[in-house]
Amino acid sequence: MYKKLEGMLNAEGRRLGIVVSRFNEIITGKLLEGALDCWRRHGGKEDDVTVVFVPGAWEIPPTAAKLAKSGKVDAVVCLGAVIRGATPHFEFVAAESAKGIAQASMQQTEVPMTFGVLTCDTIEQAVERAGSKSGNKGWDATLSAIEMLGIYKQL
Ligand code: INI
Repeated sequence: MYKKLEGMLNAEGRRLGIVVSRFNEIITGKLLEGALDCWRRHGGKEDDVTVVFVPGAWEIPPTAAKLAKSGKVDAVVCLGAVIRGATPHFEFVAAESAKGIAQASMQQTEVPMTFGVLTCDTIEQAVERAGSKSGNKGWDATLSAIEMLGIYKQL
């Protein structure tokens, strides 16, 4: 019989860090609301949440790495919204933000880090993922962080 490790969905007594970008705030504000709602509904206290606001998705990875390193939080949720514009700028910001968050999470292996950065072709797609038709990706990223907290504790 194998030894099974899995995370429970219980945030009681845990400290959460959220890094959220201000760019496309109409969307990222909704992702943040979803994240806080998920945290509370899984037994987490809002007093145990630190929210760091950064200018854009580009600034999320180094900030998430620093926050994870600080010893002040048990998990980090990264929230942002990169929406395609008329130039290739979107491609660079989206790719580097995702790559940077992946790198940060692999370097700071004591602290689980989850990815709630939308990369969308249109504002409508972003709205759908920030509390309407397709749920709220801030909520989902926070649920994953809670689950990972339980797993990391056992590893
Ligand atoms: N930042 C975002 O978070 N979303 C975007 O859609 C976006 N676009 O498309 O430009 C964006 N750019 C800003 C970038 O993240 C940095 O804040 C900026 O380049 C300063 O370093």
